[in-house]
Amino acid sequence: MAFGVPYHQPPDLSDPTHGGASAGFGSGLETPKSVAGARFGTYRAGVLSEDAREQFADDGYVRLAEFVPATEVAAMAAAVWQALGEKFNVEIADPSTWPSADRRTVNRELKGHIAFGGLADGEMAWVLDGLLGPGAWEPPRRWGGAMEVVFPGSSEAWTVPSKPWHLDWNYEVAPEPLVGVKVIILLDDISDHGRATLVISRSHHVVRGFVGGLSPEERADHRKTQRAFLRHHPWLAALTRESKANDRLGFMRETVDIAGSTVKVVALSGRAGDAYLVHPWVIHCPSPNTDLRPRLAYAENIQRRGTHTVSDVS
Ligand SMILES: O=C(O)CCC(=O)C(=O)O
Ligand SMILES: [Fe+2]
Repeated sequence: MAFGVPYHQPPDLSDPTHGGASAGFGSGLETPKSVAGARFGTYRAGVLSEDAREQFADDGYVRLAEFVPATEVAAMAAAVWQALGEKFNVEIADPSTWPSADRRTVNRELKGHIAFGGLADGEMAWVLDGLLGPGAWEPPRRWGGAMEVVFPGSSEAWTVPSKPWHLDWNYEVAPEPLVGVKVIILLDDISDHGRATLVISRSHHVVRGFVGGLSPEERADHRKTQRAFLRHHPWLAALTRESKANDRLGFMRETVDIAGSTVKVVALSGRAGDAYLVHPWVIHCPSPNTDLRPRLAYAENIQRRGTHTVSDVS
């Protein structure tokens, strides 16, 4: 296991697919399957595999297993821990230094760090070229910024949160061409209950249909549109309303049809080095970390040139 961090249920590392039920890490839920032909070394053509494209289009996200090679992931994680050490005296090897059930952000310390340099012109750039078009997206000024590490220690049982479900991009943008993509790179194994990002799979179709029925003025009001969207169907209304914790796991276990799309909540869990691509109109939410490991992931919103996000609104 990376870094020797205690781990209550060691995953089966002999499983080459890293997928299927075993990767839910004993939570009873499943880590999203990864797509065939999506491994490191297969992106040189600048396009994602057909499977990956299809899953991104249909489900609104795709997990590219082992996208970042282990040595590069280890260097990124080491950079994060070094920054955490310098800024907060938090040591990976000494859990007594970890801020219990709290988060620590390292930003300036990591922006442009050499460990993240490979993202700028490596295979991630090829993938983004393939998805958005060469030269059509705005490269982050420096890869590696705004890393929020969420530490374990929550005493509450894990459940699906009622907030803040949100979109990063605004509701005004045209559905085509693709306005951007959210990239999440797991720098350590993240279980379903280890503060994975939760998404409502296929919600981008529902958002598209919903905003299609609004006037441009209505769409321009992000908060109002978001609130209206999250109330326009009983399942969404229930998801975003507080309720008994043990009633809420059903949002992940059962699907529901909303306007012709089969949606449910999915945890973007996985292994160190996995990369997720998430559609800009997929509704998502952070989740609690009731695991034993700090949550290490790097997220970046990549935008089509000439568009903008409203990532602070939730
Ligand atoms: O950290 C997460 O799990 C999701 C946070 C979020 O909403 C975002 O990165 O846009
Ligand atoms: Fe977000």
